[in-house]
Amino acid sequence: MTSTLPLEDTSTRVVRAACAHDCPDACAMLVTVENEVVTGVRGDPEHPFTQGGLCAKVNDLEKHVYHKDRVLHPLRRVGPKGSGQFERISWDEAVAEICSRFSSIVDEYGAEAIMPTSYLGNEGILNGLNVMDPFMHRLGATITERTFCTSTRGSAYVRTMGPAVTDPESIVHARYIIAWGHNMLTSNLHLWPFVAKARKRGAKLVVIDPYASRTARRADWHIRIRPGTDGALALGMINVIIAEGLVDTEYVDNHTVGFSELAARAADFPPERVEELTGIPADDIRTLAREYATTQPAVIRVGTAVENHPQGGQAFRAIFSLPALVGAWRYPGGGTHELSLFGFPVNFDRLSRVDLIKPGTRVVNGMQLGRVLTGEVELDPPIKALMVCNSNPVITYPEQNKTIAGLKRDDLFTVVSDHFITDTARFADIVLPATTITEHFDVNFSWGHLYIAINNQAIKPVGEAVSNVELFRRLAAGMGFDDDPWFTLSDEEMAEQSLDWSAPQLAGISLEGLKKTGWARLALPGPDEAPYADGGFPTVDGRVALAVHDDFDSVAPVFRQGYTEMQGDRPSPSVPDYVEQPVDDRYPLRMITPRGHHFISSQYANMDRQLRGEGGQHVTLHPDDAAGRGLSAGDRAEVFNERGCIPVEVLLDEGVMPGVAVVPYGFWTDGASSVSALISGDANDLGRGPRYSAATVEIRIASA
Ligand SMILES: Nc1nc2c(c(=O)[nH]1)N[C@H]1C(S)=C(S)[C@@H](COP(=O)(O)OP(=O)(O)OC[C@H]3O[C@@H](n4cnc5c(=O)[nH]c(N)nc54)[C@H](O)[C@@H]3O)O[C@H]1N2
Ligand SMILES: Nc1nc2c(c(=O)[nH]1)N[C@H]1C(S)=C(S)[C@@H](COP(=O)(O)OP(=O)(O)OC[C@H]3O[C@@H](n4cnc5c(=O)[nH]c(N)nc54)[C@H](O)[C@@H]3O)O[C@H]1N2
Ligand code: SF4
Ligand SMILES: [Mo]
Repeated sequence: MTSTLPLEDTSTRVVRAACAHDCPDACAMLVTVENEVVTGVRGDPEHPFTQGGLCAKVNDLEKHVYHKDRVLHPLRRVGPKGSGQFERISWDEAVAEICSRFSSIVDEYGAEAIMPTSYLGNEGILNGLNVMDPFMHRLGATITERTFCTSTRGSAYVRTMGPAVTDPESIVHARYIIAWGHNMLTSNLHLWPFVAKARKRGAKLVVIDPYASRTARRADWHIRIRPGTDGALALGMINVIIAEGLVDTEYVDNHTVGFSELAARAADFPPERVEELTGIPADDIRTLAREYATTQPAVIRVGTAVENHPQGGQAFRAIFSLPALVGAWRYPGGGTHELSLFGFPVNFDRLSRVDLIKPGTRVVNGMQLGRVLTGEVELDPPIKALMVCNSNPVITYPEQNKTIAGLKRDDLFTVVSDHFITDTARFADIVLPATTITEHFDVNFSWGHLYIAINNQAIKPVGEAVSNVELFRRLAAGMGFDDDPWFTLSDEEMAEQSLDWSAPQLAGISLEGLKKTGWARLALPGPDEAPYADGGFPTVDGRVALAVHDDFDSVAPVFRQGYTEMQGDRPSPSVPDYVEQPVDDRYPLRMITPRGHHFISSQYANMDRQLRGEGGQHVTLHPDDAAGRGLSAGDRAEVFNERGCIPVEVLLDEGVMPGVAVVPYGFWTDGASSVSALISGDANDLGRGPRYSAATVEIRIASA
């Protein structure tokens, strides 16, 4: 299935593009170009998932492209670190300076003194996750693990079901939909019409969230949960399902392993105990379990927030056990529709050029960037150069105060490639201008649907911006790495190598064809099918693993990100467990950090319209928690813990679970601290994921 929309070709043209944000919707986009200027963007009306609309972030992308603050040429720092004072330099000067600094650091300290960090500012297959890897591996730089998002969820998912793929569009058939820690209307907007269709046919939408998110406000039932206790809720549901005889025994017998062990664990989680742990009334837990088990097809759609806790991995393992217990996989629409990216035959190892990794190269975790740069994590050799691309560590990594202290080091050479002088780029020695999606070519997968898309280049780069791929071609030439053909591949040659075009999912799809049609559907089971109705999961034995007896060191290659096994996870119990976490009396509020409706992580938080849409940095509290602290709506206050203190405006909402502080992330610091200053860089229990929603805090009226 592909688009047939006719395109004009005059001085006004429409270019088939694809949004490369780290967003499950991966929209197919039509970019209007008039006299070589982007004048508008819209969603492709023929794309079955995009359905003609984009979103509150991207609707006026042209303003982002031509924003007055865009970095248009390479810059060299002239003031103190962080002062934001730069001078213009040429690309030749920038490349020469970077290569000479890198070379002298390699000579003096060894290549591991250079550290790359990148994430998903751009998710394109060419310009995204792996774009720095070949250059850095060839150099021999320290390897930076990128477990910021979905490493935990993905590891739990794969250990339970293998890389199973269903079509998220099949949710139209569901009769019971649980959005579990997932604010669909903000972060997966294009799934909403499918949910709306299911609801029109009588489906019930239940949202499990500590506060009344946009989606919770539109749900049939909002269940408020104490953050980080989802594992207990899932085990409580399993307890009820077993106790009330609602298990699909035939499905469990034929298509799962480990039921009796899971049942023994769940016996420790009767609803009354789970009420104490989660704050959800025991009768609601019973009702939820009964309705979920008996209203088939039932689907659970999770978000990432559940992983952002010390036991995020266990929680996801317990949640992912549920569909098999009630036989939800039997029906089109039933089960869970996550991580469709497993359906895309991307050659991640090739893109990353894992073959270039020098054996024994050390690996550090990106979440601990601040600890590494400040020497709290002692490294020999220490990090002497940092290169950042597709990422904004000051805002999106934990322990902001340490990150900033590290970036201030005069003996650290920092290079940042970005569109803007972000809070991270402010500390750079060299800033490099990056193209936006309108200015380069790419191919996109999706983690929320089954359409591959092409991003045709719509306009020439603005100013002297270059794509990430071109940036590393230039640096590779500067370092003399271009004896390896990878570093001179054209974008399209790289695209040919980046996917396994002969894979059955891509039958009938070619790069040439995609350039014309914009997008195409993978040849995988469709929305009216139930691919696991008779089991056959892509696990070792074809069964859902309710219990696992090997260790947890290996996860799907995409989460290994090409270079390393996930070693060092804490030993995982064979069946998921939940252990209550102590809360520090000095900081009794549990802080969650949902994302902005008008931002994508930290992007667009510098745009007027989007910022107006979010307001400034705020905290939303239950009125009782505010009253107990003498706080009123509109007060200027400070949210703090042992790690930091951030200025906020107080908002009140009865829909927030008492004891919870809702502090959205993404806002730029404006010279103060922001939410990541309060968050620990410790890893959680699986896939070495983050703890973004696990900080506890206190709040007081602002001193000045
Ligand atoms: N407190 C808190 N922090 C979180 C989370 C949370 O829930 N709470 N969630 C985490 C999650 S889920 C994620 S995925 C991460 C995201 O973390 P990041 O990937 O770091 O976040 P972004 O803000 O999307 O992008 C970073 C930068 O990439 C730049 N960029 C975009 N396109 C390009 C390009 O083509 N080339 C170059 N060179 N630069 C480009 C953008 O301008 C932006 O400054 O944040 C994590 N941080
Ligand atoms: N508009 C917009 N869309 C985005 C992004 C963005 O920044 N802005 N980011 C993109 C990225 S990188 C990602 S990973 C996805 C993530 O999008 P989602 O998966 O939806 O994740 P979050 O917004 O982190 O959290 C979803 C909901 O979980 C709730 N929550 C927080 N802690 C807990 C908890 O302990 N238990 C439960 N049950 N709920 C909890 C939050 O209050 C929030 O409403 O969105 C993508 N889409
Ligand atoms: S950010 Fe997401 S919803 Fe918005 S245009 Fe991009 S892919 Fe679509
Ligand atoms: Mo994410």
